[in-house]
Amino acid sequence: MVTTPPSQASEAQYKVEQPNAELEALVQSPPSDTEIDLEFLYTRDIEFRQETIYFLVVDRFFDGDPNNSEGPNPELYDPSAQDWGKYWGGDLQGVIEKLDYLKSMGVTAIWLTPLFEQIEDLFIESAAIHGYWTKDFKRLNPRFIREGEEPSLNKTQETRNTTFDRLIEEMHKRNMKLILDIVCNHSSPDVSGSKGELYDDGVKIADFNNDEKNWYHHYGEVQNWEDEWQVQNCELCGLATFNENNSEYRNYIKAAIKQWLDRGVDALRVDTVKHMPIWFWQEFTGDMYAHKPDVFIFGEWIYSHPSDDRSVEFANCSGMSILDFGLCVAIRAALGQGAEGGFHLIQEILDQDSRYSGATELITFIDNHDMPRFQSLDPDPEMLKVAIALIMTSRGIPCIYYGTEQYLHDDSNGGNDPYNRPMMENWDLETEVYRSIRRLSGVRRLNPAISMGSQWQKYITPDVYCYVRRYQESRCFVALNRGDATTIPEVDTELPDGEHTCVVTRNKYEVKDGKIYNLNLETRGVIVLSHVGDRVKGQTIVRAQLNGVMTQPGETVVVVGDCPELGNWDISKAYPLEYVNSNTWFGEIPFDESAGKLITYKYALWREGQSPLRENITPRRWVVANEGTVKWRDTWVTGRES
Ligand SMILES: [Ca+2]
Ligand SMILES: [Ca+2]
Repeated sequence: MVTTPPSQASEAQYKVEQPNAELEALVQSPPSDTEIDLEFLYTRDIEFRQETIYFLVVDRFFDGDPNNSEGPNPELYDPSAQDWGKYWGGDLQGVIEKLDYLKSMGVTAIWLTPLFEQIEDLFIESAAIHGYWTKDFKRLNPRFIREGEEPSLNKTQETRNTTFDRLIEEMHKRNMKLILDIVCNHSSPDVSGSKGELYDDGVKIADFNNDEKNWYHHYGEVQNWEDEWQVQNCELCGLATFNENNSEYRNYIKAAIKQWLDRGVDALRVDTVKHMPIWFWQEFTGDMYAHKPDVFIFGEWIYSHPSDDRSVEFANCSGMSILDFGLCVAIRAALGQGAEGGFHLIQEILDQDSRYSGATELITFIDNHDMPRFQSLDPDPEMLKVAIALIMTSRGIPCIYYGTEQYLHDDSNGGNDPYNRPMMENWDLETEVYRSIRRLSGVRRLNPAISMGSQWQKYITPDVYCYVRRYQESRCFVALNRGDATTIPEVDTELPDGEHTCVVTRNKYEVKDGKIYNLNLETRGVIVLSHVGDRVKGQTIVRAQLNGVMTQPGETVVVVGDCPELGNWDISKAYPLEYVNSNTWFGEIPFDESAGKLITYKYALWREGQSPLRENITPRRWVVANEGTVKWRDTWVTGRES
């Protein structure tokens, strides 16, 4: 949470009361960075949980511009697309041309592999087609833009006429968000005797083999993966590893990423986060949010797991969310590999959600560029549909790996890297998975229970899984079947009584006393029933999340404060939050009368038959935005009984 110190609060309060014209003038000629940041901080919508992410490897998606495909070193390009280590020609023009294809599938955010200029050489028979061997973090990869186009972000800052700028413009026109993939841990490996040669907009700034300014660590390869010091300081696959203790390096990487944010990037996916100390990430995310308060950031802590203390600490303390490898592995075992425990494996992961401060913001997925595609485990398209329905309707933000909707997979060598990165071949708008993602993406945006609510298991066997998502009056009931056709005698749905239509199949189901009796589930069947209650309306909506409060049945967390929306300190009129899990309460609080004003508040427990328990602190202070949506992120301060 961002606590507003009194001095800043009054300044911000003053500012948000300015007429719009004056505000615009402030934005156009900001007196200082701090003032413009405060403006955005209090007025921008920073919700990311309604998104459906599509992750694509730029080189392997679509070649929209054959002229750029040979690139600076034509030897790295294979026009026949046979050599898996070479470039096959995909580029940003290709992404632009396929935006409508993605939009009509319901994709709302696109994660692209890194767009930075890469080393133009082979390392272990592979070119940097993935984008993780960077030469210059301030330049575009010339293979992805027009031939001869200026790759420097600096030099095109005013004109904003690169292919990258057109991509951003076309995406924003379609209300799609761009997620930039970034790397802070390393630059490039040893090729042709050079290693880690790094450039600052074309000017050489560091060199691993001539490291006078200590930009790199020189401790050799990681030997012991259990040794945290080694994992953070030693090298990974021979990649030159940055010395984050050097503030010149930190200034370089932060300045570079800020340039990309300034061009319109909406979110960041951060590579190899476990290989740098958490203090670095806290400084990094703090600076990024100060520069662009509505940016959403998530990191790749490889094989993160809710029972792994270090990855949980990272998720809770780094300032960014993470990719949910724990759930991914469970889904692959249960649905891709036929593990005996089946859906119980998935429930075991969800049962540990309270380990996270923000489980509903974890990024969920079933495969990615570093593991065999889901269909290399189980080619049955119906099983794929079940897995996709699971991540589209469970807690977290789903991320679909490119080509999944076209059943794209190459099973050579078990589908392992590099065979998990084939070229997209088909663009069929009518595959079952494509249509299913479109419908489920729509319901994700409509139904807040799916994006923000709690998740309750209602029926589970290894083969069948029924659950309910719940937020205020909204509900979503999901039934999944990995086995043969079956009938469940009765299952609680929490839906209003009457007829409900499945979002995916359009089949109809009768709910009585909140239950469905004799529910027939087809082989690999998917049922999704959505009921959207009244949405919270207000000039300003605060999405308040409280962590760290242990509640008993019959206890409710409320927000009480000095304004009418929060009961004017009358706890019987305080605003109630919703239970998400045993570590998280959440609610959208509407503000009208107090929009634009400085308010004070604290949390309390409303307890049946007992006096309320209030936090033992002086109230928090916050300037409520004039309009829009903002987030509060708070941690419960233990109460005092009297
Ligand atoms: Ca091309
Ligand atoms: Ca490192």
